[in-house]
Amino acid sequence: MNRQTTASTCCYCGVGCGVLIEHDGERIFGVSGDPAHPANFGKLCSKGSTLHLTGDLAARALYPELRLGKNLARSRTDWDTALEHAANVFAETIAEHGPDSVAFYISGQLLTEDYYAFNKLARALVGTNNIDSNSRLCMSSAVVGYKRSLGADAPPCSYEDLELSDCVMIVGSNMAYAHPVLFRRLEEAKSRRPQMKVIVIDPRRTDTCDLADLHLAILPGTDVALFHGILHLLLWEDWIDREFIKAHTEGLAELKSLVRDYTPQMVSQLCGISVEQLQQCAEWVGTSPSFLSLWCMGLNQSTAGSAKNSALINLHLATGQIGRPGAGPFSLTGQPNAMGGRETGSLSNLLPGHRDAANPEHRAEVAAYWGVDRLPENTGLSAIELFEQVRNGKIKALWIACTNPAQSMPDQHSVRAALEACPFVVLQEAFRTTETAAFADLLLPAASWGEKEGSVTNSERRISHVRKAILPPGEARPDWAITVDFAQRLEKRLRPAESSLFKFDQPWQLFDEFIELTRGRDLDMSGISHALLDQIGPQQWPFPTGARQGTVRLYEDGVFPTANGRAQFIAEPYRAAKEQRDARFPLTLITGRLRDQWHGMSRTGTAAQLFGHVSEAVLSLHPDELRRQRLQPGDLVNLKSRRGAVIVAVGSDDGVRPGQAFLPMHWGDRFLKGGVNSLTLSAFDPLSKQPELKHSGVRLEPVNLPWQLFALIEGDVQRHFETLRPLCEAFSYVSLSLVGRERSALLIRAASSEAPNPQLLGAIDQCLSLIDGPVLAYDDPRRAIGKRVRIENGRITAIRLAGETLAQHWLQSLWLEGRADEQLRRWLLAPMSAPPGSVGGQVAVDKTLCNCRNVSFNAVCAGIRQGLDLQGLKNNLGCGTQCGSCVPEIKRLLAAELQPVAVI
Ligand SMILES: Nc1nc2c(c(=O)[nH]1)N[C@H]1C(S)=C(S)[C@@H](COP(=O)(O)OP(=O)(O)OC[C@H]3O[C@@H](n4cnc5c(=O)[nH]c(N)nc54)[C@H](O)[C@@H]3O)O[C@H]1N2
Ligand SMILES: Nc1nc2c(c(=O)[nH]1)N[C@H]1C(S)=C(S)[C@@H](COP(=O)(O)OP(=O)(O)OC[C@H]3O[C@@H](n4cnc5c(=O)[nH]c(N)nc54)[C@H](O)[C@@H]3O)O[C@H]1N2
Ligand code: SF4
Ligand SMILES: [Mo]
Repeated sequence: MNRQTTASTCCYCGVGCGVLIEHDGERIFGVSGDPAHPANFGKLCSKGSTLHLTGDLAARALYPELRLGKNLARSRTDWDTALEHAANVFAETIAEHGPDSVAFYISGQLLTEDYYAFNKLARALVGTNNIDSNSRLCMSSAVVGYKRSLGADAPPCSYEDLELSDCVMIVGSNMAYAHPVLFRRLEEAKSRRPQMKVIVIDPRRTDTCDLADLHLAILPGTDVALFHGILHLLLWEDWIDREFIKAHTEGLAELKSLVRDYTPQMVSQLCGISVEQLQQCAEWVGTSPSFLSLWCMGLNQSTAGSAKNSALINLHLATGQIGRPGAGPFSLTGQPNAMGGRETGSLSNLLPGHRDAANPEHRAEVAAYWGVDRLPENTGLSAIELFEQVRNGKIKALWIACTNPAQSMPDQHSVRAALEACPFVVLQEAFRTTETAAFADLLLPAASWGEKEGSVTNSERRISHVRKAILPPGEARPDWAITVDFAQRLEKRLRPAESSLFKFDQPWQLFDEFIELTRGRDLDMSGISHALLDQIGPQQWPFPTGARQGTVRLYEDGVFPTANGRAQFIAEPYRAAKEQRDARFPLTLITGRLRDQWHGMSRTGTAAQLFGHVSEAVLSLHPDELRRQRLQPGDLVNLKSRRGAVIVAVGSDDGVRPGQAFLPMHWGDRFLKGGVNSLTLSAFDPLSKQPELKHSGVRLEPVNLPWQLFALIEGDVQRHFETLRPLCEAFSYVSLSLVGRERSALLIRAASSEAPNPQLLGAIDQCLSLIDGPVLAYDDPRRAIGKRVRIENGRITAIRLAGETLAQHWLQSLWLEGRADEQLRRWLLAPMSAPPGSVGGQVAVDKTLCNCRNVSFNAVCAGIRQGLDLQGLKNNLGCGTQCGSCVPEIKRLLAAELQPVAVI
């Protein structure tokens, strides 16, 4: 075996860590952090370090699949047939209904080269601006904030600023989960310089708060009021930089008269914090030698997202805290290449090289470079609008790549109706298991992490060369190659007489063509090439021709890329979130991320290990809220919003304030029937058009679902998932997950108001291999109760409890321990349903706290009870010694000296 190592990047978050992929050209065996990569210097988080365990081949799309009618199933086809068919449909649709009758919905997880190909295809060849990306759900408020306040969509800071800052404000970001390696860097900096102040602004007390000197648990959506309140105090106390304001900004007068009204009393009331907290925050912002802010979806995903971004940047302009080491407004990008998407102009309103589609000069420049007469003038559709137009029939052919809108877009009812109604849906996907795949007329298998080459830009403007380690499986192809192949076929139909716009055989050719469009612009990367990155490593733009190194910090000279070189104060009043708590919907639902899962879980959801930390969908509520609602952890509720309802189990979390509820964004319809986004709303910010995924009005209704099902089957989890999930559709509550580590199993919990028909249960048993063979069964048809367990070689391999599931956690532990003893046999053959030795109560299942070293929650709690401190726990148990992702939680347990209440 020819073992090799290829340096590439992690395909998850915008930190953009370098990884070393260990492989033999065909299979990937391991990953480690690349010590030479300046984003992570060798570190990886729990997601990055388990990359090689994810992406089960059984879940991958391996060959093109086509269906020729909505009621038909897709069948395997070849690339030629697939792309000829697509080119015909697109050409006919464009001929009949015009270029704006087709649309492209793409992704911040594509590489820059993929983006560029798509953008040229849509604007130059098809002649439509209907090309938008999931960055609309993610970064578009930050784009607006930077552009209107500073003149260009350019995060001015570098990661090293986290280490250099005296005051770091983390707002609307759970960095400990979502940007862990960067958080590690901040933790280390703070431990070296404890006088560094860390402020966290988040309605919830997250693991990120572990590092905070001050946590402001503001009420959801009130950030603008808070920032104006801080500015009010900065002005009052004269904690501002008059020279900077005079020399480099404009618009303070108007803002001053606006924030005059944001008195500490009013702001403390609006935000639900104390005046003292507000004052402390303003003092640190105003008097620290350097002030850095870091933010993410808590600001962007809001109907006031643009206002939140600009109101935060106002604070930096007022204090002159920008363009200096340790200072500046630093937007953390979510996806690995959201930045590349912004650079290549892959939102409907943008064009390559930080240009605007609405600007005639910009259009003319790009058209001339591409050698086409003109670029389209019609305003392109943003994600929410785009799916609306699909639903009402205006868009007749939709091309989706590298995103899963049937999981991640808000108001799923409308999105799924749109996908259903669309005459032709193409999906370019690496995994065939996603919610959106069910709607695809044409599924095109895409190469994924480790299998494709190109470039990405991380949060600090740093471009890395993404290298390929192995060949894609089956017939999967890299995204740029699929797009270019399709474009070449389409141009034969749309402009047969002209020379090709798509003469690309290699990703570097796309890169080289693209970077010319950045020449002379704020993001000038004309001096970079794939080859140069290989020589000198990842580089930060701007990097113009002739440069020898990238640019660490922007605006050091105080000159901004606005018409007059001055940064703009933006005066916009606070506006509340769209859905306020009211009598009908008394709770605000916040959605966000878990530590070990990625979005719709097409990749992370294939590795049982990544379910160890949080195993299933649980709605977190404050203990008082649970009491008020007369609920116990583990109870099922019907969670309702104005758009939909989902039945889900509740859990207790005193990090969530009463009046609020938290549900992770990851659970789509595959894992939790209905999926989280059937609840969320599509209302969006007027400028950025980014939807308010963070705040929806909800209520809890009791459910009466006495008939319950619990099933577990080990082995080929993907196959079991595929056969069993559709059968579960009959139940009101369905939650799936994976369990285990070395051996993994699919786990199903379901419930309904009455017992299903025996055929359905029979079909489920069939899939669980519980019909014949070494199966122990006890059935009580009168009580509609039944239990079945398959025992092979002395080990449990499948379980099904129906009717009552009191023994589910006990059985799950037996499976995990590989035990199938006499006690189990006796219990199985007796009419009782509760586990032996219990008085009807449930045996709790432990969770994994440290994924790298497989250390459980209970083990850590036991260690704490023995008096171990963090170092002691690390030495004795090994937890937190590798990637460090669990350290904030361990510290929190230590701080709380939490009683070891096991988590169900
Ligand atoms: N583990 C993991 N990491 C990821 C991802 C993932 O799926 N999993 N996805 C990546 C992507 S694409 C993104 S965009 C980032 C997202 O990264 P983050 O934005 O950090 O993650 P979220 O959990 O979505 O939201 C952050 C916090 O915003 C808070 N919040 C909600 N409403 C408000 C509000 O009104 N004001 C304030 N100040 N805060 C509020 C929430 O309580 C939450 O803790 O993560 C990236 N990293
Ligand atoms: N309620 C709620 N909803 C949210 C959010 C929230 O906070 N709350 N956050 C929003 C945000 S910030 C984001 S970024 C979105 C993310 O939402 P999505 O974009 O839907 O997230 P993913 O599941 O990462 O989708 C990427 C898809 O690309 C596939 N894929 C992976 N690699 C490749 C490849 O190389 N090529 C191709 N063609 N496909 C590939 C994966 O299998 C996956 O299905 O979700 C948004 N939705
Ligand atoms: S922080 Fe984690 S998920 Fe993000 S790029 Fe680094 S290893 Fe990947
Ligand atoms: Mo995102």
